[in-house]
Amino acid sequence: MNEVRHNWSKQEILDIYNKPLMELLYDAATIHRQQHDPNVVQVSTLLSIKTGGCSEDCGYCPQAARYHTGVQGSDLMTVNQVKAQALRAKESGSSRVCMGAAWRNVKDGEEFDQVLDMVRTINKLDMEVCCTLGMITENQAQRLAEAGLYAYNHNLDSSEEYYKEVISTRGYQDRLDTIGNVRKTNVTVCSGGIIGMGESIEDRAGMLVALSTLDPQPESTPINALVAVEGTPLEDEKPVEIWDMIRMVATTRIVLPETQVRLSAGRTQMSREGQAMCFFAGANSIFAGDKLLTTPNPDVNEDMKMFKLLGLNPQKPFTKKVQPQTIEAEDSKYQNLGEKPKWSRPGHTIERNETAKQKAKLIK
Ligand code: SAM
Ligand code: DTB
Ligand code: SF4
Repeated sequence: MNEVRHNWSKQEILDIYNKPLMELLYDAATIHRQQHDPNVVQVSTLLSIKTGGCSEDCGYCPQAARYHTGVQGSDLMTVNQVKAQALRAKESGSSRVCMGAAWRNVKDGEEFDQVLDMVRTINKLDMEVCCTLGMITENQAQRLAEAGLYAYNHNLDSSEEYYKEVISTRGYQDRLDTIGNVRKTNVTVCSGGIIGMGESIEDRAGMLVALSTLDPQPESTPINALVAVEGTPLEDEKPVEIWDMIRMVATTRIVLPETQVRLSAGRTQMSREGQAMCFFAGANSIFAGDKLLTTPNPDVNEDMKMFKLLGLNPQKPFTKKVQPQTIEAEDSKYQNLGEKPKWSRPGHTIERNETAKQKAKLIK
C-alpha cells in the first residue's frame, strides 16, 4: 500500500505530470489498483436545486448574474421535486445525488431549512447525499451532518495564484475555511478543480499541492474540464486536450491515492477511448445524467453502454463509508444561529471579468 503523503512539493508533482505518458499511466494505474477496485466507478447525479442569479464573479460560471449567458434562473426547488428526481437517479444506477445551489454562501433561514429537509429525504432513500451550496460555517456544516449529509463539495478550482485571475468576489482562504468547517463534522469532503481556464501546468500542480496537503485529503476530487459558456469571461478558452485531462487525472491519482477521482464537467467533448484512458489513469467516479448544473452531459444510457463495453460496474452506495444517521429537525442538537459570517471580498479588478460584465450590460 502507498502511504498518503501530505508534503508533496510543486516540483515533485510537476515531474509526475510531465513523465513520459506510458510511465505516468503505469504508475497511476498501479496505485489505482492497490487502493481501489479498478472495475468499479462511482456514479453521481447532479441536481441544480437553485439556478442562476448568483452574486459572484467566477469567470467560468454561467450562473453568475453579472454575465449574459442565457441561463434561466429559478427559485429553490421543493422537497417533493427533489425527491422525484432522486428516485429517477436511483433507478438509473446513481448511488449519489449532488445538489448544487448558485449561492455565494449559505444563509440561515427558511431556504436552508428546506435544503436540510431535502438531505433528510434523500438519505432515507438510501442514497449518498452531497451538497454544494457555497461557503458554510461550522454550525451549518453540523446541521447538514445531522440531516444525514454524506459529502460536501467545495472546489479549490485552481492554484491560489491563478484563483485571483478568475474570481475577485471571494478569497482562496474562505474556500479552505469552508473545507475546514466540513472536516469538523463526519461529512466527507469533495474538493477539486477545473482545467482549461488559461492556467499553466504549474497552476495545476499548485492546486494539487493545496489538495494533497489537506489532512485528511478529500474523499473525492472532481477534475472538471472547463465548459466554455458564451457570455462568461472564459468563453474563448480553447477546449481541453484529452491528453491534459489524462495527465491531470493520473497525477491526481498518484498524489491523492485514496480519493475517488471524478471525471467531471467536459465529458461531452471526450471520446469513449479518451474516457477509457482516464479510467485506466485512475478516474473512478463520474457525473451521470443529461445535464450537469446548466450545461449538457452525456446521455445516461450511453454511459451505461460505455460501462458495459469497458466491463465497469457502478459503485454501490456507502461502499467507502457507512450511511450517516438522519436526525430529525426537532431532535437537533444544533440550532439556527442566524449567523452573519464575514466571508472576504478581495474586490481586485480582473479585466476579462469586467469586459464580460460590460458586454452583458449592453445586451440587457
Ligand atoms: N455556488 C457554489 C460554489 O461556487 O461553491 C456551488 C456550485 S458551483 C457551480 C460548483 C463548481 O462547479 C465550481 O466550483 C466549479 O468548479 C464548477 N463549475 C462551474 N462552472 C463550470 C464550468 N463552466 N466548467 C467547469 N466547471 C464548472
Ligand atoms: C463539480 O466539481 N462539478 C460540478 C459539481 N462539482 C457541482 C459542476 C459542473 C458545472 C458545469 C457547468 C454547468 O453545468 O453549469
Ligand atoms: Fe455562483 Fe458558484 Fe457559479 Fe461562482 S461558481 S458564480 S459562486 S454558482
